[in-house]
Amino acid sequence: MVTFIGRIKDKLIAAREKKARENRLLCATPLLGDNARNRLPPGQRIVEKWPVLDLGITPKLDPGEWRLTVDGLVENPCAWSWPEFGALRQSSITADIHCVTTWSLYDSLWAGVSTKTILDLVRPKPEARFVLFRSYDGYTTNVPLSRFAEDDALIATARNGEAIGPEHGGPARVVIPSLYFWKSAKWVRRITFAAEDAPGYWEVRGYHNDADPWQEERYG
Ligand SMILES: Nc1nc2c(c(=O)[nH]1)N[C@H]1C(S)=C(S)[C@@H](COP(=O)(O)O)O[C@H]1N2
Ligand SMILES: [Mo]
Repeated sequence: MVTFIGRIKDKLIAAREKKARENRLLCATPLLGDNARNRLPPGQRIVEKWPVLDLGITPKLDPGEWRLTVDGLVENPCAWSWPEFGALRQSSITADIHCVTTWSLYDSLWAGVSTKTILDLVRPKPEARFVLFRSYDGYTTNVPLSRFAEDDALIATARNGEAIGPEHGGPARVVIPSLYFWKSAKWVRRITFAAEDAPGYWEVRGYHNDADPWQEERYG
């Protein structure tokens, strides 16, 4: 009887150890906790401070002259001044940043105007399938309309309760959390809806057109 129970226990322990071994093989980043592992895309590392990355030009934007224009294949093209933009319905979301240069920053609370709100106002035509962002520093980047329309995408004016500073693309920048951060245009000036895709600044210089961090769509 004792040896019978003993053998069952041995079997149970062996089965558990096998399961643990298999689980270990499934983990790309075994040193992180479960939560961190599921949040961190492959090849990324966590940073605590928010780095600044751009072309080296920080446009000086006078609030009186700032405009955000939405045009192209839309029923109702719009151009908002700063007070008009502030009067649009405001939303906030919490999201992680993943930069192609391998840093990830967790938990930014972004506030601004949801892309859903913009879509409701401008009403893209059925032929519209792509979105091109143009910025005040000359930068451009492109996304499919489906990415632009994601629930957590927004034109952000504040992060963690503070206005976004000029170095990070203030007064208003794009934030599309599901894509590498180069798709999130700082100092956004114009949003154009189109039937055809038009690769942007980094996309024509070897960056991947799609930029999904979970698929490691970094270059090429
Ligand atoms: N207008 C503009 N937007 C831009 C860039 C830029 O050079 N100009 N750089 C992109 C890149 S490569 C990254 S990684 C992020 C960096 O944003 P951050 O400086 O706020 O961290 O902005 C993106 N948006
Ligand atoms: Mo970047």
